[in-house]
Amino acid sequence: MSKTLSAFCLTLACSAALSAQIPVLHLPLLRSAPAIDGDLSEWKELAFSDGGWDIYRLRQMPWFDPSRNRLTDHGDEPSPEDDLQARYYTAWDAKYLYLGAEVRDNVNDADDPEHQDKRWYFKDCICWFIEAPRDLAPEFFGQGDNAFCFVIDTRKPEYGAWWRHGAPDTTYIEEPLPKSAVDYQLHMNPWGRSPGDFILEARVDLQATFAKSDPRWAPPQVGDTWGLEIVHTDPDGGPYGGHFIVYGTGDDDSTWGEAILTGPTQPVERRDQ
Ligand SMILES: [Ca+2]
Ligand SMILES: [Ca+2]
Ligand SMILES: [Ca+2]
Ligand SMILES: [Ca+2]
Repeated sequence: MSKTLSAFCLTLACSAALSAQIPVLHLPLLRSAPAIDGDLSEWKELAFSDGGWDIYRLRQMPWFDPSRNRLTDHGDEPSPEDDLQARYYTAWDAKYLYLGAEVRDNVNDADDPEHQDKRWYFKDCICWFIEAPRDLAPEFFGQGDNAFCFVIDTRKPEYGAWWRHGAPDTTYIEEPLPKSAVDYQLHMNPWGRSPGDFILEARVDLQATFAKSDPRWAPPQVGDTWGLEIVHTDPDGGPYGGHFIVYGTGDDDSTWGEAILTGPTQPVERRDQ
């Protein structure tokens, strides 16, 4: 939240201002389960996506904070839009959450000089922060909060699919996503443009994850509301650096977008004239 808005929030109009900056997102149900093979073509037009993100679009958003949403400069960088741009895809069915991304990145960096398994944010990584069910209490990886994080490392190490989550009495539980609960594929350099480019396709088992973070969990239904934020880290050789945070301001789940589960959607229609 900006300093101006924080000060404003001492007034009665606070809640209206706060809700005005929370985006409302609609996550479609998929009728057919995608194959998790690094090719999004069978479902990308049926998923939630709001187009391309780069630093220029991000800095027009109410949740933008230049100290956190930023790119790094190591002295020989391309233009900011060629440093990082991405399209994110999110959808669901009764059993799984489906996650996808198409990313243009100048450098693939999955090495962390001070590696710890939980330090996905020191590597190229995309993480979906999801609270389910959503509530109005501001929590920091408490009950119902989950982060599903995919390190862009084709070696697919144990920590490559990471799960940060809460539970009724515990916050910030850090562990690999159980192998039985996740499937993901990376397709590097899919357009022959840059070895840093990639497509990520993933699915996460809902029952195996959300039910552990919140005993109130129930199988998803059209009309349910979750919280959603996407965090995309891009150090490009530095220890910690580039960082897109989309639909929220960080770990506080009350800032995350309001994601409403909807029925299936139709692809964009193009007409002859
Ligand atoms: Ca696929
Ligand atoms: Ca980059
Ligand atoms: Ca909450
Ligand atoms: Ca990178």
